[in-house]
Amino acid sequence: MDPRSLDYLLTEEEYRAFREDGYFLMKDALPPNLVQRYLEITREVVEEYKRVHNVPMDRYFGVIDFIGQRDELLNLVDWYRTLPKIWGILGPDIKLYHTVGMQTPPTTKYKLEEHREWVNWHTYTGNLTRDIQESIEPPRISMKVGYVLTDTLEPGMSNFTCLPGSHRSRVFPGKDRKRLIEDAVQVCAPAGSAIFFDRRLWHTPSLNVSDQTRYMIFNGYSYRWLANRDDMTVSHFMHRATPIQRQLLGFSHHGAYGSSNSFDDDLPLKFWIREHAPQFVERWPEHQ
Ligand SMILES: O=C(O)CCC(=O)C(=O)O
Repeated sequence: MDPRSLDYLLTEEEYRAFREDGYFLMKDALPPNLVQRYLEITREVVEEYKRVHNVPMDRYFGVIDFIGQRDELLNLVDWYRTLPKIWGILGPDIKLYHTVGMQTPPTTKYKLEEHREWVNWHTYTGNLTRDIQESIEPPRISMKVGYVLTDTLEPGMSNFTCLPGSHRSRVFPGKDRKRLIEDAVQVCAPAGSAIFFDRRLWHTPSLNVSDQTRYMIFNGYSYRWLANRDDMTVSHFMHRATPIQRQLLGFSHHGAYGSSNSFDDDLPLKFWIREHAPQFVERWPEHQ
């Protein structure tokens, strides 16, 4: 693990915002050279996919199972500025379970007031909320980090759009999931920012009426026992991944049995945290 990650540990303020609002914004999560490179990769991969699958070029589109698409994306799996926020919230027994490279071209076809055409309020991996009814609040279980690769400095640039605090609600707190309701926040963020959000947060795609295409990469992390949300095609990374990267890519020395256990040899991240950031350890109970 890059030792510089110790300079980016989850702060109390970030943790408070995450618990209360369901998200927080971190500026300068990626340096400009990486923003540029990841933007180029996202454009290449999405446009290639659109060509091959006859998806209209002007359509808002995300390629899932994105992380294995280019060698340089391995770096993002345990990126030193963002991973400490993820394990700071979820703990050490985690993996990457879903990745998306997203392109949102400007639109002249849709108008801001025609909400039904483009608003789709949703939570993430919503079946967890549907199927686990025993708790009053839906369980968190996973979270996402969205890397902002193009400026979204004013509303209307396809900013990440959410309802702060809505993550505690099983049902959509507004009346209509196809309307951009008044409380919606369009998060304004410069390129290079990362938006960390709870999977339960109600959020929606939003319209790009600017003159530049918006790019984002979304990486979802979950507990290791959750089924992946996409194919996670990463076997070609394993020979050069570090032990912590291998953990995060879902590798276990114990096959499928490992994911619902916490064998020490599967959890190098846990031992790294114990050694370097022991103040976090008591947040996560040992297996009973
Ligand atoms: O592209 C966006 O801003 C929305 C992304 C989204 O809906 C998601 O990650 O689930």
